[in-house]
Amino acid sequence: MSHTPIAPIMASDDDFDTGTLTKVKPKTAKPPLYKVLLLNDDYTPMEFVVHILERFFGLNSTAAEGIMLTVHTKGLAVVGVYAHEIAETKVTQVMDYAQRNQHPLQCTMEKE
Ligand code: TYC
Repeated sequence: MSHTPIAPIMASDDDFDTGTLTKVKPKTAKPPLYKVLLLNDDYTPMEFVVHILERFFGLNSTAAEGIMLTVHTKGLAVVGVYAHEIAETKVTQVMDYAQRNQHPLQCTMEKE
């Protein structure tokens, strides 16, 4: 009978390596997006709406006229999609500018 000490057999991580790689998802949460909507009314001049779209939404005159006409005929249109704080800023800018110019133009936002 030998009394040679035997190293205890320990479970190593290797015992559980099935060779299957589990991907660690690089989770950078993307912020929710918000649509900024422009609403039609009977009084705001078309040129004023075109100017708003150029000034606050960076649209060229062709795109601005197209979207203005969409709002005019359909009642409303999405004029941009942004992160919450940016959408809020756009809405405030449009509402303030319309009010300062005494136009009843309405601009709102909603979660996409
Ligand atoms: N309906 C307006 C008119 O006939 C024009 C208009 C377009 C107003 C878009 C608001 O968001 C609007 N003068």
